[in-house]
Amino acid sequence: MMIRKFTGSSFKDALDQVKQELGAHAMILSSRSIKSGGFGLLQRPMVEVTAAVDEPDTAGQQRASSEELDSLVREVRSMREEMGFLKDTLSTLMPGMRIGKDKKGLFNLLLKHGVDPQFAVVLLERSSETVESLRKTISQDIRVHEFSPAEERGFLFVGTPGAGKTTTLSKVAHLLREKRRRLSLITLDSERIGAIAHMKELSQELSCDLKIARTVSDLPRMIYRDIEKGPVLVDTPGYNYRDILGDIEEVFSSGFPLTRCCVMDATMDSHAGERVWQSMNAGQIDTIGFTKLDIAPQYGGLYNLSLLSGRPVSFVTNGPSVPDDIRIPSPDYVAGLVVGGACAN
Ligand SMILES: Nc1nc2c(ncn2[C@@H]2O[C@H](COP(=O)(O)OP(=O)(O)OP(=O)(O)O)[C@@H](O)[C@H]2O)c(=O)[nH]1
Ligand SMILES: [Mg+2]
Repeated sequence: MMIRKFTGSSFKDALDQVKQELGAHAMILSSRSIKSGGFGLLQRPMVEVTAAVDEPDTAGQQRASSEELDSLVREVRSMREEMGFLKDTLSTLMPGMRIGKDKKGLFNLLLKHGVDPQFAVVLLERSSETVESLRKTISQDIRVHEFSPAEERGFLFVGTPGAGKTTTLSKVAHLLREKRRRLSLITLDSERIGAIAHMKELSQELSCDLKIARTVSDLPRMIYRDIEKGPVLVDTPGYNYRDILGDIEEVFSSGFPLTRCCVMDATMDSHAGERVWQSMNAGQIDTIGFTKLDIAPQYGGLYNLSLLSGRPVSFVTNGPSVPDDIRIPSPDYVAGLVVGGACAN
C-alpha cells in the first residue's frame, strides 16, 4: 500500500490532488489544519490530507494466475478421469459402445434375434464384418449331442410344465424304433389320466413296453431291467421338475444310466429361459432340447442358453406333429437360426 501526504489551501484543494495523483480509489486516512510559509502573521492556514492507495502487485497477480491455472488443469484432469470411468461403466452397461461402426449392423442383427448383448460383443470381436463369418463363429460355440439311434441307451425328459416333454419323447421314440428292435417307455407322470393314456397309445403304436413309475425310487428297478434289452425313454411331469432331478441324484447315487435332457420351450424370452436354467441344478442335466421353434419369434436364446449352460443340444422340434417335427441339429443349423434363418426340417 502506498501512503502519501497532500497539502492544499483547502480540504477540497488537497482532495483534488489526492484524486489526481492516486486516482479515484485512494482512501483518506486523516486530515488536519496546518500553517505554512513565513513567520507569525505571514503564515498561511493550509490543510494536510494523508491518503493511501493499493500499489499494483504484478508479482502477486502472476502468482495468483499461475495458481488458478494449476487448479484449472487439476480440474480438467479429474474430469477426464471421471469421463474415462463413466465410459468404462457405460460400455459394461451398454456393450454396444465397444462395437466399431463397421460391425454396428451385425450387432443390431444379433440383438434383434435375442442374443445377449454381452455375448454379441464377444462374438463380433471374434468375427469379421460378414454374416457368414458371424455364423461360423457362432457354430464354433454350439455343441451338439451325438445322437446315434443304433447305440443310444435312452433319455429322461425333464422341464417346465407344457415345455413339450411328452411330444418330444414321442418323436424320439419313433426315431429309435426305426433302428432298434426293443424300446421301453416309462412314465413318472402317473397321476394324470390323459398323460397315461397318451403314453399307452404311443407304446401300442410302436409295439413297445410301458411302465408307470409312481415315484423316482421305482426307476432303478425298471430302468436296469429294460436297458439290457434296448433304449429306455422316461417321461416326467412338469410341475415338480426340480424335485424329480434331486430325487434322481439321490436314488442313483452311482450315476444315472440315461441322458437327462432338459426340454426348453424356445418361445420363452431369453431371460425367462435363463431363469429356468438357473432354477435347475446344472450338474443334473446332460443335454438341452429346444421345442416349438416353429412358433418362436427369435432364436438368440438357443445361443445364450447353450453358452450359459455349456450343455450340448440334443434335439430341436419345430411343430407338434409326431413323428416328423424333430431334428437332430448340427452346430451350423443352430448358428443359421441364431443369425436369422428360418427353421425347417
Ligand atoms: N408348435 C409346436 N407345438 C409343440 C411342439 N412341441 C410340443 N408342442 C405342443 O405343446 C403342447 C405341450 O406339449 P407336451 O408334450 O404335452 O408338453 P409337456 O412338457 O409334456 O407338458 P406337461 O407334461 O403338462 O408338463 C402340446 O399342445 C404340443 O402339441 C413344437 O415343437 N411346436
Ligand atoms: Mg407331458
